[in-house]
Amino acid sequence: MTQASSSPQTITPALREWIVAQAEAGHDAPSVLKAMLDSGWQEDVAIQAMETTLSDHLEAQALQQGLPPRSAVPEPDLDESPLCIDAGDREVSVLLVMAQPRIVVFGNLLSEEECEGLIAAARPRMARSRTVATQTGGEEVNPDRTSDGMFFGRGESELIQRIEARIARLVRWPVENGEGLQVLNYQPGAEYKPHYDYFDPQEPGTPTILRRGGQRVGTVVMYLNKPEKGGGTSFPDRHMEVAPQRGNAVFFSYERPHPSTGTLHGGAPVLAGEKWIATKWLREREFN
Ligand code: PD2
Ligand code: ZN
Repeated sequence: MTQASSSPQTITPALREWIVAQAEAGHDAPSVLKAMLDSGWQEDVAIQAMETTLSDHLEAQALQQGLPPRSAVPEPDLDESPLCIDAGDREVSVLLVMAQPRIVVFGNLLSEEECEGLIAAARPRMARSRTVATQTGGEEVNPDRTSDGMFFGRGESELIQRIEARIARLVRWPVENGEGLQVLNYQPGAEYKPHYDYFDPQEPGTPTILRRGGQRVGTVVMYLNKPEKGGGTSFPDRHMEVAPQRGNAVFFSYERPHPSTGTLHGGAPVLAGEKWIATKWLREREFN
């Protein structure tokens, strides 16, 4: 490997080729980094070169294998491993962080009064849940989802505006890219079978759905009450379940509409009591 001894050092095509060759020869990241440092590369330049080169290389391989291209995704600021995030008008706790798939569990996203307020405003408007019909791009009753639900319009009340602004700040994604908040109520026995929240590119109705804001790239499920038993949000491929504690929320993002994101998830059956959630889905672009 050639190296640049005088500063500033720049990431050259030759360096990128060398990094890819090392990775393909099976050398792990720490040993590649060490080789670069030993030959005089500055540490920050070496790390940056490895990160961008390997991520671009992985994306090129994914596209070659026929996967859909990657999009930017919402992402909370988790640099320096914060225990709390300032979401503008509220300090939100960080309870769990997973890298792949990106899942973050938040505590204290909503106050008790906000949970109550959402339920009270949603209750008179509840009807059997509908999902987007992927065949046509319209809406349909979905047998995999035995809950009742409704959508608020974006920004339709002061309470909704406040919560939407908080989520936007928390996951650093524009309010305008969010769908209206959906509230769901599950009675005992009700569940939401495992699914992906993105729209399947193979389905005939998907191009119509994508005209409004592009793909979904992130989800925030907020727990508005605490069922007596059951009703967690499960990630079956990761053997993981988030307990539905009032005011808490689970966030996850998916950078391409593909199962390789590992974001298969479901609402486990409610075994006793009832369950209320509010879901915010985030699109690539402005949703209207
Ligand atoms: O109720 C849930 O926990 C749940 C599970 C899976 C909600 C959603 N998906 C959703 O609203 O997309
Ligand atoms: Zn879902």
